[in-house]
Amino acid sequence: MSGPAVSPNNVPKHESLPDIAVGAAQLHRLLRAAHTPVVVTHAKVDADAVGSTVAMVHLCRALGHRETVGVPGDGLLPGYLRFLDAGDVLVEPTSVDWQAADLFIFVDCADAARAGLAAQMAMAARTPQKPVVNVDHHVTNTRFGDLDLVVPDAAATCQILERMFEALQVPIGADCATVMLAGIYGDPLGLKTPSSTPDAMRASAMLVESGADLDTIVDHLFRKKPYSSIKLWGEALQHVDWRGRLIWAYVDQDMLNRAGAEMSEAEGFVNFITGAIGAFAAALLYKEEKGWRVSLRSIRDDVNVSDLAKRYGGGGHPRAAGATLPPGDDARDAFLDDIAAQLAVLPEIDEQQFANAAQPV
Ligand SMILES: [Mn+2]
Repeated sequence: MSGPAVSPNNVPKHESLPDIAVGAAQLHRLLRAAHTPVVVTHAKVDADAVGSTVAMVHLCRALGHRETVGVPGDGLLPGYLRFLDAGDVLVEPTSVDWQAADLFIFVDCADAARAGLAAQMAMAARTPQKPVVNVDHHVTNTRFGDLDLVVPDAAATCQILERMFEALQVPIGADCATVMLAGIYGDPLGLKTPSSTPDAMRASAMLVESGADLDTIVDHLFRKKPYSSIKLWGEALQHVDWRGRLIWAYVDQDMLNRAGAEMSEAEGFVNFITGAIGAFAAALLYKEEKGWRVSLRSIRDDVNVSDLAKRYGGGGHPRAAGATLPPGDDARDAFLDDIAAQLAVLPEIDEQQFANAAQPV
């Protein structure tokens, strides 16, 4: 086949947004040489995973590969993200002819080995003639591709995709703009986290100009929720408590039953309590059969919850991390006491003024 050398050691790295034009040209050469590209993302998709998958499929189709499909790692698409697959782009891993595919484009996957069934199938079918392209923004990306287009400074994989469309001069229709803006909006929680750089804002503005439907994105990602989720949050709110400077709550099966909810519906709850004035960090404990699954959050620069999670074999990002604990109330209390002790050494910050009602200026 034609195109660039595909040895991981020989391919130059393009790890900043300005370099993406070069990377996009290399991807274009691989696409011209391929007959059957397939786009893969991780399991348990979020808006950026779905957005970058659907956008990459649009790019492949615009460049002549009309049959290209996208595959979530576990074949699952949650209800709140269905608005991103209006064109039936996504298919299950088992419906793909992996041996017939000859170019595997991974998007938003930090690690191919842990990206689910679709990633396993793709990596098993990979040969020197059937290369892997890796488009991602995770700092922890393992550079598993033959062509790695990893930009850790990007707020979302969709932000890299937006640059690729520009570089390859492929027009961005309104539907595709919505899909990409959903990713850039989703990962930084509505352009609210520090990864919301001027470049992320500029890409967002370009997509709004291209006709992206911001209202629909905000509704589906941040406003609309099942009634059962509201009831579940009500259950969890009744048990919010302090352990030192840690604010924490839990969710168990009885609460799920009363609310008619599933465990995943509690996902955003920990973000809600993280902002409690006086809290140095927040924890939500999910009571599962094997034990406790813990989500940790912080909005303080000097609290790295990834380091706290590592004490329990977990990990994640400095502001959002997770771990698992053995079952039982003793294991839970030991964890809460330990985290509270870790936080107790940090300096107090006088935030009380922000909690006061209006007073004379
Ligand atoms: Mn992402």
